[in-house]
Amino acid sequence: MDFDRKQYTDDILKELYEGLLRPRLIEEKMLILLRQNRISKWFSGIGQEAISVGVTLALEEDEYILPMHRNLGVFTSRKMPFERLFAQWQGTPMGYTKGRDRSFHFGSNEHHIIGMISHLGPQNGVADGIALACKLRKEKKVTVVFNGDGGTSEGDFHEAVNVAAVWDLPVIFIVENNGYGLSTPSNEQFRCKSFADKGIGYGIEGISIDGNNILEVYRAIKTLADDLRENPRPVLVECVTFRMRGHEEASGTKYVPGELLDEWSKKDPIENFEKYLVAQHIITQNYMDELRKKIKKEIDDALEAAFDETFPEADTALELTDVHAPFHQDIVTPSSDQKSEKRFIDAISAGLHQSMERFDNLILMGQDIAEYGGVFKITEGFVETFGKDRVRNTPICESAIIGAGLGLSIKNMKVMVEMQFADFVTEGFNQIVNNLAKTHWRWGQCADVVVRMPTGAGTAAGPFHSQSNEAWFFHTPGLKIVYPSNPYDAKGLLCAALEDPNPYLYFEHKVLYRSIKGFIPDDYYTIEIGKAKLVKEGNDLSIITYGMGVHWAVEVVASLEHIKADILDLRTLLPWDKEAVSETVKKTNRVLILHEDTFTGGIGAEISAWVSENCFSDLDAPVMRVASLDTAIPFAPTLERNFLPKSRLKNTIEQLLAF
Ligand SMILES: Cc1ncc(C[n+]2csc(CCOP(=O)(O)OP(=O)(O)O)c2C)c(N)n1
Repeated sequence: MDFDRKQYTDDILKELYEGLLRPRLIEEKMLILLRQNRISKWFSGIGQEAISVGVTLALEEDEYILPMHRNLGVFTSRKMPFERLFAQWQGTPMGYTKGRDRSFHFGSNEHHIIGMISHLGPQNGVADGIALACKLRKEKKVTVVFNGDGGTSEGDFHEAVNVAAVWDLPVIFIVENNGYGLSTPSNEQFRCKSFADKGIGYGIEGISIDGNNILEVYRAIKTLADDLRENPRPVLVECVTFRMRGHEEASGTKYVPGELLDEWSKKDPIENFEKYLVAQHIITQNYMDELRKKIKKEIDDALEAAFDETFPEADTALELTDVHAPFHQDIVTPSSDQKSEKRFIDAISAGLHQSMERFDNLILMGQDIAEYGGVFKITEGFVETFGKDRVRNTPICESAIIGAGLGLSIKNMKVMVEMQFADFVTEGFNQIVNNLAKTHWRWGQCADVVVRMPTGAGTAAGPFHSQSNEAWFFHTPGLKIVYPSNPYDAKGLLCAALEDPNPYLYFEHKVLYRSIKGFIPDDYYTIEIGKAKLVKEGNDLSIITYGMGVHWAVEVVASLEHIKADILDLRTLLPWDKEAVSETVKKTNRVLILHEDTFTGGIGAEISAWVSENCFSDLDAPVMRVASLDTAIPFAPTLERNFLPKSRLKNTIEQLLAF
């Protein structure tokens, strides 16, 4: 292996050497502990240390790195205290996740490290968001995100590289090409000769370097980072290396040809660098022995401290509280009585506009939302007022963009992402349910993102432009969901959601956009999250509903002579207003839950179960539900009408009253 020290001082070379030794010695210890059954699982990065260490030491300390499962050297090079790292792996309190997540699955803003989630690729979008925040604030920082060669097959990788390319984001996408993805060899994973070649496909530079040569890695990243800080753009860096051990220790290396392991063991990054440093008289055998002794003692001391701890005492209240970032909502009332008539769509637009004025760190992202104003024209004229930096047209990359929302939150920005249609949220599903929803509970980072969801049927738009998919998210702890039914709520709930640092899904029914109007305050105001509203009052039954259901209920009840119903508009679906539900049940003793979403496993199922459990003695009849048919949404208007629940509402009301 050829080492070229260029201008680097002896001190830098020694720092790099010590940097390499730390993860190696920790790993050697871990392999012993694993055999002794004292730790549970281990993903080895032995033989790949030059990449983590070279990259980290080449960067400035406050530049963000998003490492993977073989990048222990990133954590040690950022001087993360060993005892906290070991406690993290053990699931004990001194770790970074209160025992809630394992291994390298955590972030630490103090160290500017954002750990992966198990899904590998999603962190690329998060890196884009961090880099975007740096660029918008003119901070001149690069962001580095790690990928295994296998993980690059994921759509998330392609989306994030593409977004970074289009937006000239200063992100270094590292691909550690180590020959295998679990047991799958490279030739069954991808066809490219070198990942550097992929750069041209995205219109960016790609380079390939020897990932086992610490000086080559260090120099390449240092040179690139210096350049990218001044001339922001993404670069793909392939680091050629080899995975010397199994995917994780238990799975072994049986499927790896012995010759390959022999060949690569001769290229060990540490042994080779040691030989070079000794030959250059920069270090001696004695220096090496002393350094190893010193690091081993640090490891042993830290292990003792970590093993002294026991698993955290379970505290249910704390587990539940930490699901959300702390936030106290101060309700804002309009500062004047001035009102004007607004359609539902104008109310959303006004709320968004005023929130942009109120929060200069709020960024809007979505397809066609800038000059075009969005397909529904909610952001029409915004780009002229707020500029292209804050009103961002995005490529068709839902996952990378929602991931970027988390990255922006990490840098204390606020984000609104517009789904062109709620249906397309499937492409960003993982980022919402696994990244946005879980990050605060896992390691205390908020995800200050509102995803706007133009939803609902009634426009003969067929199965993929009409879905009600709120129930997909209703089941996920960590999210909040609002679903207004009128212009007043639309504005107040959107402003409230944007104030709250927690992740929201904001559903807006497309049929309501231009079909309803109301006089609403011109000033900024918010509505209490989690508070339902009684829209109509009556003693015969309670109809609990939201969104379009509110309008159907009002219309159908008005058509039924002598029947008077409480119509409760939930407004917030997560957390939903149990107190208001319980109050109306007590009053009428008969409950019907109505929603546009399909029947099975809908939100009605949850409310019905809760009412049965908690209000049983107040009920004079079984809780009934009216919902859409359990099919996809048909295109033809006759079929769509039949699919939707409105036509079945009257009958069910009569059935319930007759019980
Ligand atoms: C979305 C997803 N699919 C599958 C897995 C299971 N898995 C974990 S690591 C891995 C292999 C990753 O290979 P590569 O990206 O090359 O990284 P390496 O382990 O070689 O460093 C697989 C298949 C996963 N974690 N996430």
